[in-house]
Amino acid sequence: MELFASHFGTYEIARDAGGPELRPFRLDPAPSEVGAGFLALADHPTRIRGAMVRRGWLAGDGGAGRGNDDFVALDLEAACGLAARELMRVRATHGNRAIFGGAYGWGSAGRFHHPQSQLKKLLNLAGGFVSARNTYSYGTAKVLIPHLVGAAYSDPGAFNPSWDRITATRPFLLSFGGMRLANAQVEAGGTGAHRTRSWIEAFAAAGGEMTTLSPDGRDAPMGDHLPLNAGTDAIALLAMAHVLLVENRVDEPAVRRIAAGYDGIRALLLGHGDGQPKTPAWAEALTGLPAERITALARRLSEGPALINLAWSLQRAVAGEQPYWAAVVLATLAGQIGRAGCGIACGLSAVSSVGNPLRRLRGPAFEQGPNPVPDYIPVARITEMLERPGGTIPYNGETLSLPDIRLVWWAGGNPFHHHQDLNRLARAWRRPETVIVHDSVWTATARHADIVFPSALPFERDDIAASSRDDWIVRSSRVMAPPEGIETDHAILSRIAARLGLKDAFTEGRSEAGWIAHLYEGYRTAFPELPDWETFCATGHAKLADPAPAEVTQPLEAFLSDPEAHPLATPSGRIELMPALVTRPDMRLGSALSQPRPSDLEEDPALPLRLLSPQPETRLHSQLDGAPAAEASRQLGCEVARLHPSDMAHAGVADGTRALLENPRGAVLVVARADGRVMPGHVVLPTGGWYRPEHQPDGRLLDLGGNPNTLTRDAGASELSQGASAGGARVALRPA
Ligand SMILES: Nc1nc2c(c(=O)[nH]1)N[C@H]1C(S)=C(S)[C@@H](COP(=O)(O)OP(=O)(O)OC[C@H]3O[C@@H](n4cnc5c(=O)[nH]c(N)nc54)[C@H](O)[C@@H]3O)O[C@H]1N2
Ligand SMILES: Nc1nc2c(c(=O)[nH]1)N[C@H]1C(S)=C(S)[C@@H](COP(=O)(O)OP(=O)(O)OC[C@H]3O[C@@H](n4cnc5c(=O)[nH]c(N)nc54)[C@H](O)[C@@H]3O)O[C@H]1N2
Ligand SMILES: [Mo]
Repeated sequence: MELFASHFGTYEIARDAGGPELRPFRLDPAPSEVGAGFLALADHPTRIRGAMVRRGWLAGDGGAGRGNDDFVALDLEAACGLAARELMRVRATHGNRAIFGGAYGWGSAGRFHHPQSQLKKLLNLAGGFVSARNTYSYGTAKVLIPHLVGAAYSDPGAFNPSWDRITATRPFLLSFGGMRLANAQVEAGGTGAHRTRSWIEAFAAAGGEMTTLSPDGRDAPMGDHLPLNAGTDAIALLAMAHVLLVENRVDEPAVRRIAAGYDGIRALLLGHGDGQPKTPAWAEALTGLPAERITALARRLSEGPALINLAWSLQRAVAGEQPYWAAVVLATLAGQIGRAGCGIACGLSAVSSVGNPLRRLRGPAFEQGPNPVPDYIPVARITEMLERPGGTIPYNGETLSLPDIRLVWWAGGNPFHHHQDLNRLARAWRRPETVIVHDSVWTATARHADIVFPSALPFERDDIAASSRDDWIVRSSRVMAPPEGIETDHAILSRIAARLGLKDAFTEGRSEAGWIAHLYEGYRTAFPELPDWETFCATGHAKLADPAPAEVTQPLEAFLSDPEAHPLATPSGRIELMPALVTRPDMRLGSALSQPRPSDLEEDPALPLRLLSPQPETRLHSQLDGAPAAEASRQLGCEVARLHPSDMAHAGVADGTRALLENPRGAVLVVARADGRVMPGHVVLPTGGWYRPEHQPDGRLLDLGGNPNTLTRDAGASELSQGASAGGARVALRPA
C-alpha cells in the first residue's frame, strides 16, 4: 500500500482519480480529516517558489526593515553561497556563541527529513550554536515535576496511568481543562491508529464518570462540565484539599509515610501564614465554582477511586506551576496518588499517545552530533535573549547568561506563530545581523527573514515515519515531485555544507534513499520483529505487537508498594509537597504559596476578558493554513473568536461581525461568534492565524491575521521554569 505519513496520522495515496488524492487509512479507527487536505499546499499561493533574499538586507540595513520589506529571487546555489558566507563571517567575528540555531518547532513527520535535526547537524559540524531547552508544550511541568516526585516522571506522558488501568478501575475522573478529542488527532511523528476516542468511550461504557472543570464547555468529551475561571485551577484544588483537612478525611500517618512537607501544607491550607484559610467560600469568589460543588467534589475524591487529569494548557501560563503542584498535593492528601488507574494524569488526550498503553517504538534519529557550544536558553526566553545580550535570567535554581546573537537560523518551526507577545518579538527580532529561514510557505517567520530557502513539502519526498511514543512505523511515499527550484532541507543543507567543506561529514556519503533505508535498519536492530526493508516497503507499514500487561506501568507504583525500598529521586526520597527550591519566597510559586492567586493577577483588571488560545481543531499550529479544513473554519476571511452572548452584548458586537480584541500589547482583527458554552468573562481565540500586522491611521499595529499571540504576555511562567506563558492575558472587545 502507498501511504503518506503526517502528524495527523497516516493516509492512503490514491492515484485512480484525476490527480493524486489522500484518503483515510483503512486500519485507523478514527482518522483525522485535517491531514487529508495536505495536497492543497502543493500549488497554494502562499508557497515559497524559490530562494529569496530580503532587499534591505542586501543593501545593508542591518535588520531594520525585517518584516516590512520585499524579497529578491535568487538562484538556489547563490543563496546557499550567501548563507555559507554569513555563517563563516559570524563565526570568525563573534564565534559560534553568536549563532542561535533552529530552536523549536514541529516541522513535519518523517525520521530523516526532520528539519531541525538536519539543520542542527550542519551547525554542530560547523562549530555549534546556542540551543534551546524544553518545549512550549510542557516546559513548565517538565521543570517542576522532578522537584515533586523525581526526574523519572518529567516527560509529557510519563506521569499518567494508562487507559487500560483507568477503564479497569473506573475512577471518578475530575478533569481540569478537559480532554479535547480534536487535540488527540495529532502525534509528533505520526501514528497508524487514533485510539483515544475509543478509550474514552470504553471508560464511559464501563460506567466511568467524568467531570470537566474549564472555561469552555467544548472541553468535556463526556459527563458534566462545570465552568471555572481560567488560571484559577490551583485555587479550586487547594480548597478541595482544605475540605479533606477540616473534615478529617486525611490519613495523616499514611501521608507522612509517602510525603515530606505535610506540616507546611497544613499550615498553608489553614491560613497560618496569610490569615486566609483556603476554604471553598474563598475559592468560590475567585474560581466561579459554587462552594458546595467544591465541597462535594472533594468528598467524592476522598471516597475514591479517583483520578485528577490536568490539561497541559494549565501549565502553559503565568505561574503555571501552581495547578500541577496543587494537584499533587490534593491527590496525595486524598490517598489516591499512585493507586492503579488513580491519582494524577497529565494531558490525557493532549496528543494521541498520552495514556495509550503501547509499546514505544523508539529508534534511531538523523543524528545531530555533539554541540560544542554549551550555552542555552529555556525555549520561550527568545525575545529576552535578543533584547538583553549579556543579561541574566534565573532558571531552575541557576543563573543563565544571555548570549549576544548575531545570526538566527531556523528550520521546521514558526516563532511568529508560537511565541508570546509577537509585536515585542518583532522589535527584538530586528537586532541580529542575519536571519535565515527554511520553510515551504510564506509564514510570518519567513517574512521576517533575510535569506529564505524553499523546502519541499512532506508529500514531495520519501521517508519513514514513527513516533517514539507510538507503536507504528510507516513508509511515507512521495506523492509528487517538488516544483523546479524547490528541494528538500537535506539537499539544500548539503549544498551549504559543500561550501563549508563539510559535505562528506554532513551526508556521510549516503544518498537520501540510502539514509532512509539505513534508519529503518536501525529500527529493525532495536525491534527484530519488524519486517525486512523490501517487505516493509511493499506493505507500507508495520506495527509492534500489543503490549503485554506487565509492560504498562503505573506511575509511583513501586514506591507506594514499599516507600523505603523504592525511594523517589527527591531529597526526602518521598513526594515533596513543599520542595525547598520551588517554595523559596523569591520564587513566583513560593510567594504565591502563602497567597495563591489567579494567573492574570498582573494584568489590568479593567480589561474584561480572559484570553484562551487553545490549539486549532483544523490545523497543526500554523500548518495546513491553506488546506480546506482551515479555509472552512474562517469567517469573512477572519479567524473566529468565541465568547458568551452576554459579553458580546456588553461590548456592542453583533454575532458574526468583525471585531477587535485588544490590550496594551496589541490588537487583532477577528470575527466574533456568540457561544453559550464559553464562560462569561472569557474569549476563545485558537492559535493558528498567521500574524499579519498592519499600521493603522492612529499609528498602532493591527494584526489582520488573528494570531492570539499578538495579545499574550511574554513573561516566563516563573523564575523556576521560565516556561511559555500563553495563559494569563486579559483583553477587551470592540466592534471593528
Ligand atoms: N498562545 C498560544 N501560543 C502557543 C500555544 C498555545 O497554546 N497558545 N501552544 C504552543 C505549543 S504547545 C507549540 S508546540 C507551539 C507550536 O509552534 P510551531 O511548532 O513553531 O508551529 P508550526 O506551525 O507547527 O511550525 C512548524 C513550521 O515548520 C514548517 N515545516 C513543516 N515541515 C517542514 C519541513 O520539512 N521543512 C521545513 N524547513 N519546514 C517545515 C511549517 O510550514 C511551519 O511553518 O506553539 C506554541 N504557541
Ligand atoms: N488539532 C490539533 N491538535 C493538537 C495541536 C494542534 O495544533 N492542532 N497541537 C498539539 C500540541 S503541540 C500540544 S502541546 C497539545 C496541547 O494540548 P493542551 O494543552 O491540552 O491543549 P489546549 O488546546 O491548549 O488546551 C485545552 C483546553 O484547556 C482549556 N484551558 C485553558 N486554560 C485553562 C485554565 O487555566 N484552566 C482550565 N481548567 N482550563 C483551561 C481551554 O479551554 C482549552 O480548550 O495539543 C496537540 N494537539
Ligand atoms: Mo505543543
